[in-house]
Amino acid sequence: MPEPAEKSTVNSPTYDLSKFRLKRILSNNSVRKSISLLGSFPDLSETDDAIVVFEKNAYRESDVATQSLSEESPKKPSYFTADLKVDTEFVNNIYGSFQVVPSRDLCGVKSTVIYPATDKHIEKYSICQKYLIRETPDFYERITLPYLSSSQFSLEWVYNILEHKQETERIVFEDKDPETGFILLPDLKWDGRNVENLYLLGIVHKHGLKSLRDLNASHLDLLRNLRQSAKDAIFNRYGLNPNQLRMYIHYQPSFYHLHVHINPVRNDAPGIWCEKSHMLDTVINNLELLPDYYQRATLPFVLYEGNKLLELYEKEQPVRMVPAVSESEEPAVVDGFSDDEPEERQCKRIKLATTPEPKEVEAPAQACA
Ligand code: M7G
Repeated sequence: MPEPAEKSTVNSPTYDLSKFRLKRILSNNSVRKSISLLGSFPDLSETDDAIVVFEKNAYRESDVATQSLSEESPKKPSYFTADLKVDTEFVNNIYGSFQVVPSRDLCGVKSTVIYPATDKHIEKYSICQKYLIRETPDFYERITLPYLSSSQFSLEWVYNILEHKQETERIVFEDKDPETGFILLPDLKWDGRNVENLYLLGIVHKHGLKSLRDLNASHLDLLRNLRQSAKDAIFNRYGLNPNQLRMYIHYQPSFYHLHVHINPVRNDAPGIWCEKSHMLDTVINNLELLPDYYQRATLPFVLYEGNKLLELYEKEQPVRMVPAVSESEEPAVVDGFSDDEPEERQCKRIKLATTPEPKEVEAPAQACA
């Protein structure tokens, strides 16, 4: 039976964030309003790397509430109080442009720190080229699985959650059944403030399920239980309509202990791209139709530059360098310029290839994460 969460204390970090020293910017995403930084805490170690990610918080509707004229002071923090500092940039006719600084409560920036960070973390948070791999069951057995067994992120944080050593006070719901149970709690990426961009994780209690590839029909009870119980718990806690939730599993995940990502469909959460996300409903349905679907399917996934697994796949088939197509073998449709004459097509290709890279501020950079 599901049980309520226990209380625990929050650990304080070993580092002082204000003493962070920047080495370089790993990525700067102007759309997500987030920046990932590589640096160190020289007062602790000159050699250990640290990653700091800053992300501006989304607006809460309550933050823009205005008080009625009869009220003396607002009960909750709001932009529209006497604390608001307003610098006028320009006023032109009916149009005004300002820089405003709201009260301290509303200026928070969500910060994530990874310390000490490994090369794999640095790779994950850096801007890089990405490639799609079509992983057959044979490739999985011969290439991906042996690689995963020798190199993957530590699952210490997952076990700390499952064993109630960390983040216990953040647990939203727990079903302790060792076969079909799970813990539901806020993802590291969620600031926990704004239900609009709610982001929870459902982490299964059962060990040994690394990813989609390990799922078969014997896990249907677990997946169905997670789907229903998480929806109920989210409705009870946050009042969100279960039919407005997106529940999905990443392939490849970063952490190889089965977990489900949950966020509202109206919010474009990071990592919802089709090349990485498999809807829980589809996963359940595939297993209902074919008990060993995930042992038989070819699963596409993304690999990024710098990842050693990319090198291993490159040995099997060209990934980065696509073999040149000779004139006579040239396909009828190339780069969407099928109606063009060959010279015109070549011209357009050259033009595209020589188009200068947009400036950083204009180009929403994507971190590998
Ligand atoms: P994933 O699909 O394995 O990889 O998801 P992704 O990072 O490429 O999406 C793992 C999820 O766990 C991510 O959404 C992370 O933000 C989240 N996460 C990672 N860590 C280290 C923690 C943590 O310590 N606590 C919590 N609550 N979530 C974490």
